[in-house]
Amino acid sequence: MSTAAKTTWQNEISQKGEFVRSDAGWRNWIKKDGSTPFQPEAGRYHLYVSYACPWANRCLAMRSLKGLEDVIGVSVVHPTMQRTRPDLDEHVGWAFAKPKDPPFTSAWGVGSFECDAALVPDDVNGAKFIRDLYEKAKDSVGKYSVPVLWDKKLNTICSNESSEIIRMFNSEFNDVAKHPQLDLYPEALSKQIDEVNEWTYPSINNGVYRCGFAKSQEAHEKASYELFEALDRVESILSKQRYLTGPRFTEADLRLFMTLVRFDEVYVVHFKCNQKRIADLPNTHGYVKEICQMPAIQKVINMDHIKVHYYSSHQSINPYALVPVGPGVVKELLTPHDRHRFPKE
Ligand SMILES: N[C@@H](CCC(=O)N[C@@H](CS)C(=O)NCC(=O)O)C(=O)O
Repeated sequence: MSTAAKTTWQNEISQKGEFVRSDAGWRNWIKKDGSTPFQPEAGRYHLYVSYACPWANRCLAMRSLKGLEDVIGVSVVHPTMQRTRPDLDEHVGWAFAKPKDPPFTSAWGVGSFECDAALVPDDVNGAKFIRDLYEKAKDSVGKYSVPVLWDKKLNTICSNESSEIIRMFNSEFNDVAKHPQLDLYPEALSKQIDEVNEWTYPSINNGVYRCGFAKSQEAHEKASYELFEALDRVESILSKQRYLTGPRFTEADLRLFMTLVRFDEVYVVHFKCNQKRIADLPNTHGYVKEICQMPAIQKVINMDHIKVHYYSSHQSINPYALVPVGPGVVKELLTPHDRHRFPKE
């Protein structure tokens, strides 16, 4: 096995010190029309996630919204990344809890929602690390990222690209979903949703990482200005309508929400995104509260995992893994909001 440096967030850096996220390597499509080898069968796929990761979290949320819990199994890693092959190389990545690990509770006191939270070991492949899955699938790209959607029938990775996994969950499993009528990517809005995603992804979803993982002042500032300009744009849109594309909650909102809900608790400090807080943007703040209070979403948000992951896994940014005490946004996010002032479809 090669001992060459593996791709991780630490080395996805351009010459100018910018964080450049590499493309996901596994991009198969599950299709109910039979046009691919991946059929949407109940019990065939298993989703590997971290509650902390916004990309994995959007998949968990879509699974929950569509009522696919009995159809697609889930395993949950420990929030703190660990050395995966201490005898072989320096790689640090996602690990499953070991039997002797203390139970992961709200020991950090940041509180959580009524979340399904747990550390769920891998009873499908018996993996100890997410890396094990990629090696089993003979991956040659080597960024051992979550989410991973595993196909138990073909015994390999189906997809590790969250934006595509949520599309598949939204439309391809309707024969076995509890909520087949729910459509977060309706045909009539698809162009608008794509247009929103086109700027929210680079400037906000990935923008916070571009701020936090930058290795030059110039790269950090560029990302930070772009991020806050985009957040002002969000605030302006949400001052006129309920959701990003109008009166209907869509995929574009789900994707943006996953970054916004982490923002004040983590990104402001850890990723130095401190020009404003979400709490300073009244419409955006109300919007985050509203989405947080949707039961199917609330149960997949675990602020303990979120907070502990970021502060304990990025050694070069926070070498002593100190977890700041404040601000503790969970209680606040469950207080009333005023989004009812805009119509909802
Ligand atoms: N394009 C992927 C990105 C996933 C991704 O980068 N996940 C991060 C966690 S937030 C990861 O697993 N990183 C592992 C590493 O950097 O080693 C998606 O959206 O699914």
